[in-house]
Amino acid sequence: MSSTPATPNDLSAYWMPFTANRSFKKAPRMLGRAKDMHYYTPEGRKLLDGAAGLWCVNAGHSRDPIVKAIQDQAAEMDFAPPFNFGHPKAFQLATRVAAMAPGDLDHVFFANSGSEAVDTALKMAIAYFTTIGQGQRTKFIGRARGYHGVGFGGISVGGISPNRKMFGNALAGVDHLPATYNRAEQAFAKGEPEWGAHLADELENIVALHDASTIAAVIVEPMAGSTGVIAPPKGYLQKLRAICDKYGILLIFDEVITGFGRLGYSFAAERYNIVPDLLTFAKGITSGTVPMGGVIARKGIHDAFMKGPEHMVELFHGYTYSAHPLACAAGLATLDVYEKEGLFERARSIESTWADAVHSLKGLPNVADIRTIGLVGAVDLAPNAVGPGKRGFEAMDEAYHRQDLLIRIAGDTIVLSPPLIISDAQIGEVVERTAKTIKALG
Ligand code: PXG
Repeated sequence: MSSTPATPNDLSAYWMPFTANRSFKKAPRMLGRAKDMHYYTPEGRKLLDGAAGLWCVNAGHSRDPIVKAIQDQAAEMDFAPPFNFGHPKAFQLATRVAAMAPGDLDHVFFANSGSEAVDTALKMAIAYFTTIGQGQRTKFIGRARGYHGVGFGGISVGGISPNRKMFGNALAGVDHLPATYNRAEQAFAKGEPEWGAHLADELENIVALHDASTIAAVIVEPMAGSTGVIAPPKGYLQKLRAICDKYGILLIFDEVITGFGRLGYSFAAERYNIVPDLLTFAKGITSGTVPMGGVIARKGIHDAFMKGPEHMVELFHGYTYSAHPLACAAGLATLDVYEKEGLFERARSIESTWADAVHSLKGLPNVADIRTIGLVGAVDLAPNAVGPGKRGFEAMDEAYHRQDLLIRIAGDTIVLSPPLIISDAQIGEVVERTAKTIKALG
């Protein structure tokens, strides 16, 4: 530790997550405040938020009722131990989230992030099988190009090599389904592509290889978000559900991105009329205001644990900040905003306007593919001569510094996922500024 105190604008101490630290610190992209559809730089420049922060600010930024709920909760009760004690808002929020989930997804376990939610779901799956006398079911099946956060469980079932290769073998006993994206068959798709349902049959081959009796669960994002927006081919998820049912394998939907309106419904499970056995959520539950994640479990899974002496803990798992009062207050206020303003319905009703607007970028220089689904859009740019990732990085930088637009990038893919409060005019602005960004790159 240096004895020199850091000056207020010394950028060196903060080791930034998933960021090119050295280039950021040479030309920082700072955000100072936010309201509704916009961020403001510390100097006051106004940026349109094309990314809902990081897929989470679905209700728009710093919304008054949510801010007030958090302020009031901080004053009323800052913290309550979640083990052996409860507070009313935790039960209220669990009840509301369970009511939003389809079928008998009835019980909610709280964590603080998507990564924790995923690890919770994986542990629940294994513990469930132990509980019902099938303790040999320990393997997980993820999918190539899947993202399930950064815990050891999540990176193991995830399918992103840079997230995996530096961290050893992580969990043993994991296999992967193939990714469902195929540009030749699906280019410029709006919504769920026609081609690709057959890729779910690969699960049959994996089952044949390992034997169903060793497999605990299949985990997929209904729509793969982080790796560049891959909508499920028509019929694909239904096939996965059927194969899992056939072999008694649990199906986990990771809805950290797709939950809370992003695809026009409370959960993608509803859009596809599928009841997964476990469903993970985070991000939109509090519209990004206070960290929170969680798992919704089907009744049969939860109930399997509710046996043995009643004074005994049933599941040896949980976090100090599970169901944190500030997060619960924020969650309840956020769900109120979603409901009062009909934001999920809004996302559904503007899906085709959004799709047409984003697809209008076809034909711009280096645009190799465009995909849209719900209130999500992805524009693949061809890599430039420097190699993969450079053009995408330049797009994000250009958008921030010169086009007053915040976007996400996944390699050379521009990813758009605005807050659900976006107006029709702002859809036009997002697309126009994205077009200017793409043209500026040359
Ligand atoms: N599952 C899914 C499907 C996610 O998208 C996580 C788990 C992990 O959540 P936490 O809260 O632990 O980060 C995520 C997170 C991107 C991007 O660039 C997406 C996420 C995180 C960081 C970047 O698209 N999603």
